[in-house]
Amino acid sequence: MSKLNLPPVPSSEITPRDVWQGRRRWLKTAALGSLAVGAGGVSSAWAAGADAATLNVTANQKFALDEPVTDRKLVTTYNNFYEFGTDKGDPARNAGRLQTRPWTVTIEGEVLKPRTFDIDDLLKLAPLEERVYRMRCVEGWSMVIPWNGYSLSTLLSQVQPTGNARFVEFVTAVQPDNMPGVRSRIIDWPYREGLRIDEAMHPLTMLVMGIYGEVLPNQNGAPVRLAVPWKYGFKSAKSIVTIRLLEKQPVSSWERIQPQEYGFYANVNPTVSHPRWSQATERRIGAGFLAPRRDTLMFNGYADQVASLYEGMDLRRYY
Ligand SMILES: Nc1nc2c(c(=O)[nH]1)N[C@H]1C(S)=C(S)[C@@H](COP(=O)(O)O)O[C@H]1N2
Ligand SMILES: [Mo]
Repeated sequence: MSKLNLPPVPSSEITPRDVWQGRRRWLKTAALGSLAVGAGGVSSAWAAGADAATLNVTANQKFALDEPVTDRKLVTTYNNFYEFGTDKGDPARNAGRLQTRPWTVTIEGEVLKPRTFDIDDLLKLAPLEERVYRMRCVEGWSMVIPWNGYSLSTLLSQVQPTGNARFVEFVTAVQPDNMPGVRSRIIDWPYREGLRIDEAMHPLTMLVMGIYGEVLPNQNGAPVRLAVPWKYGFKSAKSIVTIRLLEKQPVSSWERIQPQEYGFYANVNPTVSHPRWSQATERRIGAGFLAPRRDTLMFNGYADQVASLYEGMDLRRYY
């Protein structure tokens, strides 16, 4: 992951909460007015392949943030998704060909009830929440994103992890004909990530199927991805196809490429520098070119919820 300079973005591109919520309400009303909403809570506009299909989501106030949400336009055009190219604009340009139906997620390994879930069943497994999370890329930029989904633990409890399940590996899709980026050998595809079982079962760890009350755009990791807000963005694997519960710690893609730079834990930590740059501050995307960099928060601001997971661990060693 290189560290790139950001283009200037006017502060007008931050959307106040009532504006994006209003837009979503309008979309939902429009969808309800003209189209039947299916049992899965997904409007038939989406089933018919139209874009901006709405989801039935309920805001979970436990995860509300007192910070402006990043404009949808920026969240969907400034991306890291190397399967579609390494420029921030490549995923939005190239991900249109990602085939998101049919799609299944297979859960295997150290579980009592291994099972393959169809994406449409995942959409119905639990009520879709809206949770606003701060997200921080290891490269030094951050966003505030309203994710739609539910805790990953809701899914994992369905398959009953065994007592040997100490880690969870996430394997993501490879569609060579649809992903121009996989021709480059930067990553040993598929992109893989992993969490410790207690991290995976933590209520903050989210299985995401939408943003802003709409079906997840391809460039953001459709049809299903993770959001792990206290870790650097690369831990939040996109377009997941396999979830494997393991006894041994798996090796993540970025760890394999550059182990001195990208650790397995990758907890956001202002006091532990990347070997090539400080992590003490960050730039909030959309805050404006002249806005000062902000201080990076320990565990990205989620220390109250997650610090206990790492009690007694040397976070310099387990970076
Ligand atoms: N499959 C896959 N998942 C991925 C990546 C990727 O290249 N491939 N990039 C990661 C990185 S570095 C970040 S910062 C986030 C970006 O998510 P966003 O584009 O939705 O903001 O996705 C993560 N998940
Ligand atoms: Mo990232």
